[in-house]
Amino acid sequence: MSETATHCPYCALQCGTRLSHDAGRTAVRPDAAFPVNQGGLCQKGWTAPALLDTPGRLTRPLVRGADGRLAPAGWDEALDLVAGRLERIRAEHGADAVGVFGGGGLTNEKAYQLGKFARVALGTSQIDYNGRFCMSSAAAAGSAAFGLDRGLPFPVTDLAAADAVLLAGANPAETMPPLMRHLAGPRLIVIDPRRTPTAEAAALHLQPTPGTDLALALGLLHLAVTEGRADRDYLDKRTTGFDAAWRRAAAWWPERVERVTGVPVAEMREAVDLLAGAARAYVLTGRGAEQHSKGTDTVAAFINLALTLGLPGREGSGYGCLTGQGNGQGGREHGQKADQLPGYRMLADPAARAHVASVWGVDPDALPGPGRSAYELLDSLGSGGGPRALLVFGSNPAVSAPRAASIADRLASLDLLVVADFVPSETAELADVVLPVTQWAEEEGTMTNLEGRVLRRRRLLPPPGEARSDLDVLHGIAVRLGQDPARFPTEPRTVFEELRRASAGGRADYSGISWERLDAGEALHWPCPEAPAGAAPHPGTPRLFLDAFAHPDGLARFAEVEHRDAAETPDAAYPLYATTGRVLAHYQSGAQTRRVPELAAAAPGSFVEIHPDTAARLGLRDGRPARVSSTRGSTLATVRLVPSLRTDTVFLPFHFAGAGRANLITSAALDPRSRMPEFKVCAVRVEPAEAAEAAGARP
Ligand SMILES: Nc1nc2c(c(=O)[nH]1)N[C@H]1C(S)=C(S)[C@@H](COP(=O)(O)OP(=O)(O)OC[C@H]3O[C@@H](n4cnc5c(=O)[nH]c(N)nc54)[C@H](O)[C@@H]3O)O[C@H]1N2
Ligand SMILES: Nc1nc2c(c(=O)[nH]1)N[C@H]1C(S)=C(S)[C@@H](COP(=O)(O)OP(=O)(O)OC[C@H]3O[C@@H](n4cnc5c(=O)[nH]c(N)nc54)[C@H](O)[C@@H]3O)O[C@H]1N2
Ligand code: SF4
Ligand SMILES: [Mo]
Repeated sequence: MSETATHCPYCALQCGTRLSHDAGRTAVRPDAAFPVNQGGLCQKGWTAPALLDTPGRLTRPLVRGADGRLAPAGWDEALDLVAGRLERIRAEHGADAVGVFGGGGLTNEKAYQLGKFARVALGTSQIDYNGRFCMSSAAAAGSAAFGLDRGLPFPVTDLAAADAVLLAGANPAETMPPLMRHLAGPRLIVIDPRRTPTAEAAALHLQPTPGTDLALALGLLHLAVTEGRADRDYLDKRTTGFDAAWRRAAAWWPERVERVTGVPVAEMREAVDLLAGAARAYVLTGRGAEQHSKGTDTVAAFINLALTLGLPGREGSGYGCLTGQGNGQGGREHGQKADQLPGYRMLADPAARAHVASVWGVDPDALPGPGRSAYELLDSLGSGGGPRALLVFGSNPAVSAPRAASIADRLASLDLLVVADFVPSETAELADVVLPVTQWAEEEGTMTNLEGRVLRRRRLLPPPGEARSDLDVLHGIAVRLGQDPARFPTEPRTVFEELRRASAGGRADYSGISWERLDAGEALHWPCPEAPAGAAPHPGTPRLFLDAFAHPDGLARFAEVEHRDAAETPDAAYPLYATTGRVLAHYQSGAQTRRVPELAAAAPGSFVEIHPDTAARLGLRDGRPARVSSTRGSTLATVRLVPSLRTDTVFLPFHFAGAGRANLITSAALDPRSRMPEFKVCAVRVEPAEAAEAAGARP
């Protein structure tokens, strides 16, 4: 039997696991020594090996033939075809006619190489990734407030010693179950329109109307100040901009906030008492507060609250955002985002361009500028007037993008769609060329978890069939486009060495992190700069901001924010709020977890949670099919009666494909700063659906 220490392939908690292979069977068990999960795993983690040899696993390249079907092809044939068509499209329409779409599940090395591939081998500005749908609002607000964006600027294990934790729009009991171990001690305050398993575990549950968190955060700040809870000494010494922020919050007296949010004044008071009365406290945000057309301002309002109470940058207290995807943290640092270069540098900054260009061996002036954000890129494809070819690595936007029907049309209108994946996702099914790649247990690399700790992914198994790593695929295309083979290495470790140099001196500095140190079990959180010759290695930075924030003056900045409505609110035709999110058994677009029998059995199809009174009024019955419609279209889901839900709100998970896609109804209104789509609120109508119609809703 062989065994290796690695990490779960799914979420940003990156639970430590031991993976073994014996007599043809691969099994996983939790690594009790890893502090983040402390011996815990969720259902998805336990069943992850099932996807390694799933019946639908892609093991050969597929090319769409003259008959319109995808058929197996050799690697040379597939890569020659891709490179040839890319050359032609570039020659006819320019470099920006080719786009790249990445993912927060890619290892650091893949994310780094993808950004370099786009800027150097393709010369295109048109690259972005699914983290735009995930982390972007918290990243924008965190960077503005603290001068640096690291999801949690402290180790998750610190949470256990807190007296109170406020969770705004996060449901870790289903999205990161082992995290709940660290939340067992503190008193929890949960803000969520639904009474989730996390809310059940809380001392206090505030249940606002979807899309009103900004008003609620302003109201909590108002109460903190008027009740004399502001930490004046901290405000003076460590922050700037309080007065302007307070002028806005002063107008959000509690009764006004109650009218807008539906949260009773008494509950707001209790929340402030709990949080301000705690010697050690944290404010954490999740996608519920962030995925809005005002997500950045909403996170900023929660940061304002945390600053007023003197939490960030104090040992045992703080603000953090719960990063979502496996490498959601590292994925936003190495340059697959439209406006960024490795080391969390900005593409528009001449010094950053010069540094990275020197590592890449290219002329800084040859690097393209910032491109379109994820939704804008997808919406511009083909018939949208933007790129005519797209390469997708690590995302399934046909299911997960807002206004998914229209995005699927855009994907179908491309001259060339290339998808690298290990399963035939709904996006791969639309592709002209599908390239089969390795997954977690078959590859080496590094990932950065939600606390900024760099981890090693280790290989136990050989790739199945002809599957190759993403790094191999990028190498194969780059060389065919005339690049020097040495510029696109295929060994993850070689890429990591280059990434270290490219990140040196940047905000996310990895230059002092080596595979040896990681393999020796050191807990290394970035920034971790390379130590001068002869000096002891840098220990990494588990806790940021204890002495100063990352702005030049060392002060945190309050944001002057004002509440505004969601882009769409209910009216006579669409009288209910709809919100979307996750269930325990499935991961994201479900491309992976819908193929795992135990997970598919636990959550077989789409459903819509609705209050029994609302359902009765609409003639909807538990377990029966319903059609949920917005101005963008309809989705089919099974009715689930939930007495604890608000009567004006319904909830749908977004993990299902076809006619059951929640994203057939979601709004593509974007946050003006982060360009995050408003996944968490739109206006809908719900009605009983014909049984025949519902048959098409099954994944
Ligand atoms: N099981 C599972 N776990 C996952 C994932 C998965 O797909 N499945 N994905 C991973 C990823 S990428 C991410 S980003 C994280 C996400 O982790 P979470 O942020 O915990 O997940 P969500 O379910 O998207 O949203 C959290 C909660 O926000 C609530 N909500 C909806 N609208 C609002 C609102 O207007 N205000 C407030 N305050 N709350 C609202 C929803 O009811 C939901 O319970 O999970 C990670 N872990
Ligand atoms: N309505 C609604 N929509 C949402 C959300 C919501 O809350 N509500 N949440 C949004 C959020 S937070 C996120 S993060 C997105 C996620 O949505 P997607 O970007 O669609 O994420 P996944 O379903 O994880 O898709 C990843 C795909 O890449 C493949 N893959 C995994 N690892 C690798 C790899 O290393 N290499 C390659 N080549 N392929 C790989 C998987 O098999 C899968 O097909 O969805 C967003 N969409
Ligand atoms: S919590 Fe996340 S990392 Fe841990 S086992 Fe579940 S999916 Fe995997
Ligand atoms: Mo996410």
